[in-house]
Amino acid sequence: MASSTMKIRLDERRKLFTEIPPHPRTTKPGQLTEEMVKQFFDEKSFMTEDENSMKQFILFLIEKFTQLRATSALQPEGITSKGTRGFVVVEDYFLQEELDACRKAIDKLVDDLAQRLYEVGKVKIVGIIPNVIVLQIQAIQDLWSNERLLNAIEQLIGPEIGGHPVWNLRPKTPQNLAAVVPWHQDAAYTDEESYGTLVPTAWIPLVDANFENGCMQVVRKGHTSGKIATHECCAGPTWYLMLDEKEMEESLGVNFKEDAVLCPVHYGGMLLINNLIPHQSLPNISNEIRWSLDLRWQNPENPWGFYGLKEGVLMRSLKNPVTQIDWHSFTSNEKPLKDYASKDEDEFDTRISGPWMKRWKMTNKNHHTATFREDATSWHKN
Ligand SMILES: O=C(O)CCC(=O)C(=O)O
Repeated sequence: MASSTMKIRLDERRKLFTEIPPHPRTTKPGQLTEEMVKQFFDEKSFMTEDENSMKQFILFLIEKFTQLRATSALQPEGITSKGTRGFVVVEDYFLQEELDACRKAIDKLVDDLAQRLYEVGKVKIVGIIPNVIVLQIQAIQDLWSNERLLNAIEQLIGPEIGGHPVWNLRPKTPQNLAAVVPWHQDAAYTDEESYGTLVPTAWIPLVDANFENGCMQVVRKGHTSGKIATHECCAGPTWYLMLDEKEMEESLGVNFKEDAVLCPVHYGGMLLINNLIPHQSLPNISNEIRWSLDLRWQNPENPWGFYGLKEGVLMRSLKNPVTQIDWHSFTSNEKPLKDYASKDEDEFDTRISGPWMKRWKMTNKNHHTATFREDATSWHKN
């Protein structure tokens, strides 16, 4: 790609990820406050001098008089001296019944799955519950396409909204290395066509998420350069990409110690991030499973960026109003990664491989990468 094209695209990308789009014309339930929208894009002017010095003072007190376990790289969002930038924690967002319905349905799903594993004599820890099963849950469909939530997403990407093909229900089991997600930018998992598309993620914990059970940590302003840093594949015993802290600092212009922010979120709240902001989730050192959903949306007129494997699902459109979401078509192609794995069709095989493994240097091989089929070429390499 010619460098001039790259330069223009990078400028455009910076704008896309840091400039607030036009406000929706009407006020709607569930919309974020102006401050929150500012935080999602850029922090400029969202904190007054007074607020800033008050936060500095609180931080000073905490550092001096408590045995706060967190290091500077683990400061909870909300007590940091520099505020947030490029992400926002929205507490008390969901109505109790909206998330309770998901929890109840997931309980049943886990019981059913355990029963089936028992019947076939297999017990394996599942890091991510297969989407094809999860999407049959009405409460999850309802949550993803929730009117109030879409009103908030509309403030970030405009009135054309599609559910993104990459999304997960994660049971993060305690003391399990395979459930620790290392630093990455979500855009590193998608193809280069997606780099010019803002894809907000709502990370929604189904329990209180905190330092102990492995909440998220985000590197503020990591999106402002518009760049995707060089990732490597794959972390420890996982199929996850990883981003080295030094590389993150050099490529994205962040100061890791100052900018990494811990983001505890209570049940009922959510963390909103974009697809360029580096983030990770911490190990779960508690005794409970930390359940969460990560749901994504984008403007459906843009490429979905999933290597041509799967498209998203239209949820809202000003141009062609959606009367009924076509979940059926969306779920009917729910095994998009199977061509990338040389393994038997075993529904309980939890090994995962995909095109992102070819995209970045493979510096660590494991049981997931062993299944990766180099010759799977149904996607375009950039
Ligand atoms: O939930 C987690 O542990 C990690 C989530 C994450 O990295 C993501 O949604 O991109």
